Amino acid sequence: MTLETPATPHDRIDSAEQATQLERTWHSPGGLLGWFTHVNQRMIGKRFIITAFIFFLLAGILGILIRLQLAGPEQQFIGPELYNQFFTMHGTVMMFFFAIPVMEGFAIYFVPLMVGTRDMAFPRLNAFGYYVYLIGGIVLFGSLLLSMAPNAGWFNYVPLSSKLYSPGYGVDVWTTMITFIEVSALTAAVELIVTTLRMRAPGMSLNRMPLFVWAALVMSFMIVFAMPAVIVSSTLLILDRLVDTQFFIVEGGGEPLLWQHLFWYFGHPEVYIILVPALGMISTIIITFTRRPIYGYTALVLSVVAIGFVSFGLWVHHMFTTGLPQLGMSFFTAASVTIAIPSGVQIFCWIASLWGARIRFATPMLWVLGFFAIFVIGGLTGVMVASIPFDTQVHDTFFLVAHFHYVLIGGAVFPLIGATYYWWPKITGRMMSETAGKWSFWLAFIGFNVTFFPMHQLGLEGMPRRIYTYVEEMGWGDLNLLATIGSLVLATGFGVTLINAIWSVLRGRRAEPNPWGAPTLEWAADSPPASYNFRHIPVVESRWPLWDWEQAGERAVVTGLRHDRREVVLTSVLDAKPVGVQVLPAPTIWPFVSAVAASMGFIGIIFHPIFFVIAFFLVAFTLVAWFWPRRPWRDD
Ligand code: HEM
Ligand SMILES: [Cu+2]
Repeated sequence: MTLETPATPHDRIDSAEQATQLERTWHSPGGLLGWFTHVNQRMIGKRFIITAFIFFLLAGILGILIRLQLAGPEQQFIGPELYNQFFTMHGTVMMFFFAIPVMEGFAIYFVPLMVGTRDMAFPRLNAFGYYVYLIGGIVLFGSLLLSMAPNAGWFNYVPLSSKLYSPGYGVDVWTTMITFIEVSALTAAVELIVTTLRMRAPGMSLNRMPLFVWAALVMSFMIVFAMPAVIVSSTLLILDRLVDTQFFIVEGGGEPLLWQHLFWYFGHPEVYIILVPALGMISTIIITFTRRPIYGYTALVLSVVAIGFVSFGLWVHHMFTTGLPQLGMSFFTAASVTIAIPSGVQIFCWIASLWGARIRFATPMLWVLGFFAIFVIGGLTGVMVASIPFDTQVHDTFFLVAHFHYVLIGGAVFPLIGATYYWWPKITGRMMSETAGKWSFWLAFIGFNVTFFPMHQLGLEGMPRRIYTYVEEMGWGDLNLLATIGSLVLATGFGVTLINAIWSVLRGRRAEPNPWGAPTLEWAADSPPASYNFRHIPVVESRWPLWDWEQAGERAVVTGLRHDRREVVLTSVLDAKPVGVQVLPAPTIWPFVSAVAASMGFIGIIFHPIFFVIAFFLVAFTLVAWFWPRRPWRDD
């Protein structure tokens, strides 16, 4: 393997022949059975993204049904029991099955492209993670159709969720499926960390890494530290429920607050796990649509890292009304306010980048500007509820519902839709309609504020969250009706994007490799990228390789990789000096079989613990097949 600067890499004499051979090596098998064997990072990433958006749609429909039920006083459209299932499923699916997986999906798709490599570090593990996620989601949503859906809220507090107060299967489904799919979050995180640290194109030292890659790296580390907490808590709970351990049962010497500590030790970082990649998306979009290097690259990187760290020290602000000692709680107020500092650094760097720039107001940029407006409001109410006296007043009211939708939808969903418009041409090879994109944005922006702003007032007037109805005398009817109308406008806004996407796939204008004139490596690949991503692994000399190449008219590449095996370049962690070549494994069915076997254990345990033991042996068997050494890896 050598680094070279051929005049025009695409015109090298051997390249046509090379391309066919590369294509054959990296090709994913066709057919239905072939579909289950795919391990390619872009296939897996795309599946994560599509599946997550389907869950967004389903959970969104639940959100609309909730709003319809609350539109007027004393409505009987959804009864109390179903209402509990609906808000629990809405929250659970949005947080666990939409927000995190969709961010992972974008990272799995774009990190390898942005760092200039051909796949991820452990392609089979990647596929395994996807099937775990898919099966977990289907089982959880299936439980709603079988009327055994969880109904104890998305954070599933004990003692409500204990066997005594929640008999039936609902909570069992919640605990087992949450434990199960967090495995998938962990596999994605490990993949992303190793790929980012060891597989970057030569020359892409850490301080040249695109900001989205930084954000995905921080997200992955946060997943590694946060997810085990929820896996532990839900495992302890399932043990309490199935084999009568007493971890959370007071009569048996257990401690209910332990649940809240474990859950929020995961739960607070979770919202930042969703936010951090969104911050990376915003920086990426701002760079491209101002067409100049971002202001404060280092400050942006350090503040994302700081957000990652600090977010682990805030969890008790979810527990201000549980009667913990005052001094301890004051610490958590201070920490909660502190996180506004790195968040502010991000905002100010972006404002400085936009200042005086010739901004192109394309659709992705609009969603980013919408983010600014909404996220700042959500951040301010966040600082308000970090104050204990204020929080004690609004705890468990609609003020909170307003606050966290401002943060989650403003902070994550708006940038996410912007990023979807931005990267769409790369993923599909087609452009989306700009006109429809702008309609979608304005409908969603107005609809969002009409839905959620009145909830602040409702909360201050004392309307609790999680009530299926209210009496007329409370005077909450008008604002609730307004919020419901808003939610329909919001849904229409998202609907326009959905139609835009479908239309684009069928009829959209074809996209060139770099339609927005962006500077990062993913735009050096074809649209959509070839199965091997890059014909030649690029060599990078700055943070903006495509802008450099535009000026210089040439680019350096790696040569000497074999074309008959799945080879990728390994580089050193800090400076990305090439250190070797790694051969990646071929497509196989075993990750799928293994995920199915594992899921049998997690579903079966709800009915009898013995199924877990049986599944354990089945999984062990599939792993042997998965890792069985095959010929091509043994030659030379
Ligand atoms: C389509 C737009 C949405 C609408 C109309 C909507 C509506 C609502 C409403 C009315 C509630 C309160 C139910 C109650 O307390 O009685 C709620 C709860 C919640 N929502 Fe949304 N929401 C939407 C999108 C989202 C998104 C995108 C997320 C996360 C990424 C999200 C996460 C949550 C969570 C975590 C809860 C709390 C559930 C619980 O109390 O256990 N929502 N939503
Ligand atoms: Cu929090």
